Amino acid sequence: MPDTSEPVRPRYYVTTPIYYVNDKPHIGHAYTTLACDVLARFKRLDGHDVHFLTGTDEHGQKVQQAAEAAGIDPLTFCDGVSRNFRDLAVTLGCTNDDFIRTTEPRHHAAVTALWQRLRETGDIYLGEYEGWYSVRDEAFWLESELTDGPNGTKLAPTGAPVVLTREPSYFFKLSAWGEKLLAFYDQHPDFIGPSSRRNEVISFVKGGLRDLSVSRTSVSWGIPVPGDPKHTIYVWLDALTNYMSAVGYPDITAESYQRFWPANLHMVGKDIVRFHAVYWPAFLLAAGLAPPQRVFAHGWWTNEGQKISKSLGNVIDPLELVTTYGLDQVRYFLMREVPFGQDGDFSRKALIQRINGDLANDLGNLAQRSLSMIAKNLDGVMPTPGDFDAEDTAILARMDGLLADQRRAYDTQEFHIGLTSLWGAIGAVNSYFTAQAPWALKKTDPARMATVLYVTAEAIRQAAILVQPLMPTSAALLLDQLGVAAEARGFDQLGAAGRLVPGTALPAPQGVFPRWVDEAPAA
Ligand code: ME8
Repeated sequence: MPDTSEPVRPRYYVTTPIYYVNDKPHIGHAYTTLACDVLARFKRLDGHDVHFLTGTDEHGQKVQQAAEAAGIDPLTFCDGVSRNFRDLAVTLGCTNDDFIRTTEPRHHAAVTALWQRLRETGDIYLGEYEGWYSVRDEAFWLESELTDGPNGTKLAPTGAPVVLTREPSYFFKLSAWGEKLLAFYDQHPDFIGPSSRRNEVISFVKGGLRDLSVSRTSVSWGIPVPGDPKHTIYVWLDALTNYMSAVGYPDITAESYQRFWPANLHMVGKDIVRFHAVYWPAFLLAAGLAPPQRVFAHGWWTNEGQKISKSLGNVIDPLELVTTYGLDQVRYFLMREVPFGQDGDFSRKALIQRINGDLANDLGNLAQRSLSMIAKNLDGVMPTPGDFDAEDTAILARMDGLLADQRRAYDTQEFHIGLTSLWGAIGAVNSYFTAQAPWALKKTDPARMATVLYVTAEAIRQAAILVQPLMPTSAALLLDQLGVAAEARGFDQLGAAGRLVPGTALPAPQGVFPRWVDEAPAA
């Protein structure tokens, strides 16, 4: 019997951090979520079975205090702010498959089960804690890590104030996991990216690990310790578990758990690497569960050279950016401007330069000029090319070879490298178009003009397919204008497999990437 079953698609599970609901979403949250969306879209187009998760972190002292300050009960408070994050994902055009909230019963069940498992293995024990706690970071810090603040206060390395806290506490035996973690990093060289963060984590672990306090008696807003409800489970142990609760844990036989755990990638900001690359794999190894395959920590944005903070009043609202500059433009800029993994500075001038240079000039103008020539001189019908010469073949070969570079860049989260390679190819197509001068061939050699326009359109087709993860709406508009059917836009259609079909009637061309002139886009 022939095998008629569908081929098994490789799976890809990608997660954002779950965001604290004590604040409004800002550009930093938008950045992480967008990076995951770009990856999720890329992998879907590349034939993967994708699961993309985002959500909100709703427990802990920070949220409890924010709700008290707002004068409402914590859950009602969380409902409101969580909705802002859910709406943000929609406004950013994100294709998350799920949105988890740590106040949901499915999550409660998962955290309780993981706790019980760690009690059974002996990795959690009851003791007493005295240490410096920062509510803002929801973390204990070592005395040696603190600096002096104003009026005799102490500050954490993040600048957050700390208070000396003493209370009975359950501990996770992190001290027993140092060597095993180092062996794990050694066996999984790709577990932490970029390499600068990997080195940082390894030297932190080599410096020696102390047992971690994983319960609080002074915090009530959270998940109670099973069998000892005076204690609330530490918000980070609670929060990290979201990645598993969303795919069905504690039911490890669940289809979604079997299919998606361990996650392929936890995308995080550099501020929370330690939690994801030290504590989380230690909890999972202790519980006999598989750690995620990779944690990638991107850098932080500053605003026109300044740290972004509410007190400085320079928080960048992603919704305002999208309304002013356009969604695809903002998505492109954020992924292109700064080498992913490094810190970057946001400036409107840089954003406008990208809009006018990379988008309006390099890609938009090329499409507009070549498609207008097909409309005006060839009755709006995709021409039949003649024999390809060396120049044509070189352009087609360059476009046909792009996917390998893109895959490498996306698998290492080096979006800027993927985009530099793609825009290098678009630059080569622009040079080809200028050198071939199809407008001059119109009189001297119309058949050759048709070939040049075909090759240019075919190059744009491939560029448009490849930019879909970043700029889905603009890419769709380009592909519509090229007469490419909706079902012929996957990466399996790149190269010779999906060449443009001569004789296809094209719709009237229209500009896709408007220029930005003097603080307003040109009509
Ligand atoms: O840490 N630049 O939530 P959070 C770039 N709930 N990214 C930024 C940024 C900036 N200026 N500011 C924030 C938490 N981010 C925990 C996570 S996960 C189990 C629990 C992004 O609301 C970046 O991804 O403070 C950072 O890691 C995250 O927002 C922190 O979000």
